[in-house]
Amino acid sequence: MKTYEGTLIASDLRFAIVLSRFNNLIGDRLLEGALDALRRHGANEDDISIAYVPGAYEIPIVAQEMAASDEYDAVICLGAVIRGATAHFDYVAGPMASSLASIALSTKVPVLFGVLTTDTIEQALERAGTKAGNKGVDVAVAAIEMGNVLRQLRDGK
Ligand code: INI
Repeated sequence: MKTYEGTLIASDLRFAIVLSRFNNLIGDRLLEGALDALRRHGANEDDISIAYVPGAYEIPIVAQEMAASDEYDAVICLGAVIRGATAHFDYVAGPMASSLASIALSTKVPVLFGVLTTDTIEQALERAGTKAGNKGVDVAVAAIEMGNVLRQLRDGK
């Protein structure tokens, strides 16, 4: 039996982070969480790049550029789309989420979905470093695991 299982060691991986400025009170907390997790898992400062975009709707085009650049082992997307704060929640959140999945498949680089989609600001805050944890931490750890498991599969080990 062969088992492939990514380690949570980040020291040999390169990460791109795409962060939406919209709802930056929440986005900045997600970024803090993601950076803290990457560092604590051994990522090198020089191996982390951050690109800012105006809103979640713009995340895919930048995620696509970074994923296709051959410079990163994973692309971490962060932001918050809040239903109560917009009349066009579904138009922003839906296309963004499905585009991220397509980008991962077409570029073969894992694209992590760390964009909160909530009904209220309170729910978003709960997931950005308060009582429901920090989604930035979760997706950073998932990025490490994905980068490592794909490397294992590609190395055929
Ligand atoms: N962008 C977000 O990231 N979150 C939101 O909650 C949001 N709302 O509420 O509208 C939002 N809108 C901006 C959108 O992502 C684009 O930047 C804008 O439509 C320009 O294309």
